[in-house]
Amino acid sequence: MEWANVINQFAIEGEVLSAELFGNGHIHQTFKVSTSDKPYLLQEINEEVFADVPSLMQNIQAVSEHLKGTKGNALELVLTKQGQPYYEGQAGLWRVFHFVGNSKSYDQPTDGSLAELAGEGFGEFISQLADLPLAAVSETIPDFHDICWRFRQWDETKGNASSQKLEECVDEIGFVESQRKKMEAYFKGLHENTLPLRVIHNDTKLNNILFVGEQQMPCVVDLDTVMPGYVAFDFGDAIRTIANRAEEDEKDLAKVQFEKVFFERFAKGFAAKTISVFTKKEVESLAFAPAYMTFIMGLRFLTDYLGGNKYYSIKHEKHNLVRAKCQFAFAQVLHQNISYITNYIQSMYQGNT
Ligand code: GN1
Ligand code: MG
Repeated sequence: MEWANVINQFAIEGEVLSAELFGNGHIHQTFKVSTSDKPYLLQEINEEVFADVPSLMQNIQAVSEHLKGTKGNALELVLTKQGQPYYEGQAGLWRVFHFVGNSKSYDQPTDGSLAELAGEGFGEFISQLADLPLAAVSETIPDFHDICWRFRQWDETKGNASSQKLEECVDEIGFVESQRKKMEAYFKGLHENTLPLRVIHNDTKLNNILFVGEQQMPCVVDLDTVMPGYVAFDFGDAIRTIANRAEEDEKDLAKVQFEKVFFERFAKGFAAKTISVFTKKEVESLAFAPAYMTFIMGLRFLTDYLGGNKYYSIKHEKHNLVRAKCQFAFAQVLHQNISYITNYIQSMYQGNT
């Protein structure tokens, strides 16, 4: 077992006792390692996704350093015995974090107050990083939420897909094509509207927050994708998981419904922490973002399905297709609610100039 050798390369305390697979992430293999002293989180870094691991780890260190001492920052990297942020094992690259004890994560909110805390957590994350220079973080996955790039990937993958798969996905392919113009126009608008690029999280699904202690204090984790981006991406991606009554991979699409209370509470918490930071144009850019981010995730899942499931980890062969269908269904629900979403956001940012 490689993990047993790997964990001992890090400056950990205590005797290693056991390890178990941990969490619901789609990218890295994560283990919770127990020692006679305290638990740790060990991750095998996915090098297919993150080609430049030194820059990835530098980003995480720069952001953690900047957030040091602020409430809601509990992520602490454990260096190797040689003082390096990651270890090169026989077959892969590994890193270790201190395990955040007495904490919980959720794929969906249990109630409105959890949604509001999540909004405060992600909102505060952006506002605390507002004075970190963009140059402090590298773009480890270029064009991550650029729909024009995602469509180029899509066109190429679709061009190489088997006729059987194309036939199977005919409805979803039709939906993707019907959205292309609108989605590209939104993304281009973000550029053309001279919105500021900020250091954002870029992967704000609810389970990337740990709720710590009795107070459920939100602590934003999974800093892999912290890169320059538009704040609308973080708002939209959070709504994607927080305001959908169904899970990300729900097969029964009748369960895909907009949970307005969770949307409102998230938006309230997020606005409270960002109202003094965002420009008026940034506030205006938020309303379409939930539909945009939900669509882009559906597109990435479907592209991965057509291309042979190489990117996301899956639990069964059709997992990415199931995820894509669910995301497309929710993107449609969000479109139907766009006026309400727009008005609610405006009301939360009233007074913002
Ligand atoms: C991946 O690592 P994880 O599971 O938090 C993905 C996100 C997607 C998400 C979909 C680096 O996030 O972009 O939104 O799955 N991360 C990367 O659930 O691609
Ligand atoms: Mg994660």
